Amino acid sequence: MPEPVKLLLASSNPGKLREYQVLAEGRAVELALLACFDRLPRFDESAPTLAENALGKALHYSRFAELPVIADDSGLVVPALGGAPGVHSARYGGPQASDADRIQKLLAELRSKGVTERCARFVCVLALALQGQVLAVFSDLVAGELLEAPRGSEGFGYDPIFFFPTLGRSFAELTREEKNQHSHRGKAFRKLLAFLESRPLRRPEVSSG
Ligand code: ITT
Repeated sequence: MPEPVKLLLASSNPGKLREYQVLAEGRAVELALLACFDRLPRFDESAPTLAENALGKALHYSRFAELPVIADDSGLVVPALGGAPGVHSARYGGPQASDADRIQKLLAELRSKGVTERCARFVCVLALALQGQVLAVFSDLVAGELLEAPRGSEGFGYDPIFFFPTLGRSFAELTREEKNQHSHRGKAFRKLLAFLESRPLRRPEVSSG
């Protein structure tokens, strides 16, 4: 039986951490939160794309750790709002806004613009870095529809208004296992697992030339 790969998660979001812990259960990885995450210099997630933020975040925090670090940038994309809140999903409604405030702001925006097309998707870009070098990047998405009012109390973020037609429930009405099976984050993480299973992780080689 090969040794599990130890990975450190760089995230301040407890909802994400809980999902990753369930995703890692019984797999060939051991996942822990990056030690002292809250006391490390913060990475400024102000790039215009999820990919740049995920890469930057993993790279930045990997400089403070021996072990490989994973970080994701994710968000809710609403085509009828030109892709908003998208890369701004965490800051939508201002820095002090709660998940409930952000949901109310989004619903108000849909109403005020008379939006009838309620398709939306969650997107996740997940990056793996080791000691200042990016080793791999994975992304995936899940498509759904925006509800007119929140439903359910599981999950986090925009889950209560994200209706998943395949199961006929909102993401906040799914168990963690059900959400992980279908979610943008679950699918991206399984790509990472396949990558880790296909090759041993090596420390970055330092070129002297
Ligand atoms: P870290 O950067 O510290 O990991 P964060 O909450 O700031 O935590 P992001 O920058 O990736 O995370 O922002 C993603 C936001 O998008 C998140 O705060 C939610 O509002 C939303 N989001 C992402 N994935 C989601 C999911 O699975 N369910 C509901 N909302 C989600």
